Formats: sequence, structure tokens, C-alpha cells
Amino acid sequence: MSFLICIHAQGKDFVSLLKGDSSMISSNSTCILRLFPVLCILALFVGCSGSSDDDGFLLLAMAEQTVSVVYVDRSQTTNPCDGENWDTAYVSLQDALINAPAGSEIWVAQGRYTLGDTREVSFTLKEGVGVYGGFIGDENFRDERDCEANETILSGDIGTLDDKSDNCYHVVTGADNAILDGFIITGGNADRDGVNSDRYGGGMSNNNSSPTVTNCTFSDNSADYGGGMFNSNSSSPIVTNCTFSGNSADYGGGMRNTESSPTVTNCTFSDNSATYFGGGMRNTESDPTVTNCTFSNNSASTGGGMGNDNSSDPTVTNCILWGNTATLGNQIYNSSSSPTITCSCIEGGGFAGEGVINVDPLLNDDLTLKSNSPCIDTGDDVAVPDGITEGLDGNPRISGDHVDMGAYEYQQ
Ligand SMILES: [Ca+2]
Ligand SMILES: [Ca+2]
Repeated sequence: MSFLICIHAQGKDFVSLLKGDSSMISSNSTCILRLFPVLCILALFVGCSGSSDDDGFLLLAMAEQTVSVVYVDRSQTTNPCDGENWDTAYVSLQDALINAPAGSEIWVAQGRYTLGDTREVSFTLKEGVGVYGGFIGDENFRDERDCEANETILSGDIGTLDDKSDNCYHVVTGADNAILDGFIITGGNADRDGVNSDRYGGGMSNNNSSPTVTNCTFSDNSADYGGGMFNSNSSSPIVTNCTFSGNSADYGGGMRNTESSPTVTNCTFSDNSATYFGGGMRNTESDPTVTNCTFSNNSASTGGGMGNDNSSDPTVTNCILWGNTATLGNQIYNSSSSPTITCSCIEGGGFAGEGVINVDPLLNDDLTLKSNSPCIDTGDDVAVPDGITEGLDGNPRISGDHVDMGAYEYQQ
């Protein structure tokens, strides 16, 4: 009976398992153990039905291809912490990161997670480990989480609360093939005099590392360089469905890229500021691919929405840059740089490119599109990266005849 319940509940995940797509598995280890005998029977069936022996071995191999889950819940204070289930979840995300085996997932229950009492410490992602927030703390499947309802906050605000002068230099430090999904990252302050690496990336610092960052909000972080996120030294993170708001820096309020080329899709950059260059995003010697992003109300001395210099040639497609301000280059400022801009709405004009318009995008306060926005159905469908099926709010990415400009798709 338990087998049947398990398979029914797994639904598409079981199908994904059969396809060998372990990334789609949102099961706990108990459920996989229950599946194991079923897969054995399936393997025998395949073997008896005339298929090759390899098919049977493949199924058996997949039965062992489990994703172990490490549980974290800061409110779990009654039982020993071994992270093996919600009832014995780790209280500390750092402990989970240290002990999580390669290939595992860390599920983090709602609440605010902070970092010890020294500014140098950060949540250091681990190669091959996915960290997921947004759980209430009793889920059996990853798909059951609700990131919006169950805010899971990674905060760098240690020491005196609401005083950023003693906060962590970086809230999160990236790693290759790591996943960060479903968190609010706030309170980082990378302002360390004399130590360059601690002047970069208040919210997240990626140094020669390329994690996947999805469904995250970077807010109220600050740094000398890259308030929300700093990508340097050949980092190519994949940043999707993220919000960068209210971050600040000398250079690159929302994001700074140095010799790095992240792929940034379905993101908003708003109310970020830079004292000097690149309010929303600053690119130097970098060629990011920026698709379906909305830059609004960012500010800087130079390059309010985006500042590109030192041979930076970003590809900007299906984007909106409107209402950003600067002394020089309200929306985009280029110095020795040649971005390729296509199918985008840029206030003030002056940027050549197919489908580039200078017409009020008619944004709502939350940066969604009004029903009569000129950005509806005027994007380039081909530019939407493979695997992108939803906009920033989780609604279908393409609705109507074509993809829209900006991070949100107007639903028709
Ligand atoms: Ca503080
Ligand atoms: Ca559309």
C-alpha cells in the first residue's frame, strides 16, 4: 500500500527518475527506499519482456540514484541535530553545508538564518550541492514548498541589529555546480579596508565560480564593489528569476561583473545605487547575457541602469531600462564597450538595434506590465534561454503571440 501511495504522490518525479533526470527528483530518502523494490520488479519485467539486459541494469542503477536530503530548521531545538529529517533537522545552515554529501540537497525551513559573530564568515556553497529555501518544515517533496509564503532569509546582519557597519562582508559565497534557490539574501556589507576580496559582493561573492542562483531576492546589501552580487575572475553564474533591490555600492549597486559573463534572465534591478558607476549593473571586461530583465529607478553618477566599460559587450535582449537616473547615461553608459541590444525598451533612445523602442513601457509599481504596455508581445522568442518556462512571478513566460519585454509576462 505504501508503494502505491508513494508512486502516486511522486507523479512526474517518478517519470523523471525513469528518464534518469535526477535533478527533477523531489523526494526524501524514505520514499526512494520504498520505490526501490518497485524498480526491482520493473527491472525484472523489462528483463523478461525481451528488452536488453542493459535496460534492467539501468533501472536498478537508477533505483540507487537517489538524492539525499539534508534538513535545516532553525526552530528545531528539541531533538539531536543530524539533518536526516525535519524532526532532527540541523538548526544551523552552516552545519548542513559542512556535512552535506556531494550530490545532495539541503532543504531549509522558513525563518531568518544568520552567521556567527565574525564578519569574515559567510554561507559558503558547496560544489554539487543544491540549497533550497521556502519550506514550512514538514514537506516530503520539494515541489510542495512555497518560497513566497515561507520566507527564508539569509542575513549578514550580525552584531548590532540594523547597523550594517559590523555586518558580514558576504552573506553567501558561491561554488561551481552549486544551487541557491528560494532565499532572501540581505545585510551583507563588503567594505573591508585593505582586503580587496572583502570589498566585493555584499550579498553574494562568486570568485571563479559559477553557481546557479534562482528565485532569490538580494536586498539591502552593500559593498565597495557589487552590492547585491559580485562576479569576478571568469565566473559565469546562471541567475534566473531573481530580484535585486535596494543594494548599494561604489561600483555596481545591484551587480558587478569583472572578467565574468553571467547569464541573467527574468530578473529585476530596482532602487539600487552606485556612488560612481553602474547603479543596477556594472560590467567591466565582461560580456553577460541579459535577457528579459527590468531595470528601473536605479541611480549612479555614471550609468544609472547599466554601466559598461573596459571592453564589455553584454547582450541585452527583451529588457526594459526605464526611470533610471545618472549624471551621465541615465539608462546605459558605455565606455570602450559595445553591447548588442535587441527588442528592448530604453528610455531616451539613442541605442541602435532591431526592435529597440523608446516608448513608456507602462509599468505598474511592482514592475509588471499594464494591459496596454508597448512591451507586450514585442520580445524575441528565440532569445528566451532553453528551459525558461516561467516569468519572475511564476506565470508562463510566453503568453499571447510572443514573449514580452521585461521580467514579467502579461498574461493574456
Ligand atoms: Ca549589524
Ligand atoms: Ca506575450
